[in-house]
Amino acid sequence: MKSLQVNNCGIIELNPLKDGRDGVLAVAECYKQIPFEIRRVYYIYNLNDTEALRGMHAHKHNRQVIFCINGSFTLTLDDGVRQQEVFLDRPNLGIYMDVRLWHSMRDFSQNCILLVLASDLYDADDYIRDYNEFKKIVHDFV
Ligand code: T46
Repeated sequence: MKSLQVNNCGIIELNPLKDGRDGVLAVAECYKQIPFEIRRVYYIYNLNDTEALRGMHAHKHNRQVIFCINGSFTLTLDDGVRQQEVFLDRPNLGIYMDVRLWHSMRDFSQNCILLVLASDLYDADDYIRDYNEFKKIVHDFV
């Protein structure tokens, strides 16, 4: 994967544990591979619409790590200044998404499954869903 040129995000690579048996085991522990205490886990599956677009928001407090644990999809990251597309297709490779990071997901492969580890419980008020408001928040923060 190319290095990330966008602020407020990072690549998280879980060590794939292999032994003599079939299969690979990947572990994510808080304050080790994951830079926060995990308060919520959710996953998105049954993605059958190749035109589907999800996300399109940023968070105020909630921080997340997103994995593609099956199949592939494209994650678009936008810190308010720079944008970057990241193709995720490895179950042990995650993207850390800090606050004030606009993100969207698309181009889901068949049987794609997204797994997200989140720092906060679900709170609808934590979402910034208006792009102009997001730009203003980023601008005011600097
Ligand atoms: C994100 C990306 C990567 C809940 O009730 N609890 C939850 O924990 C979540 C995540 C969602 N919901 C409800 C809220 C909506 O009625 O599920 C519905 C779909 O949520 P949303 O439209 O936000 O889904 P996505 O795929 O656009 O975004 C989700 C997360 O919500 C978001 O935080 O960063 O995945």
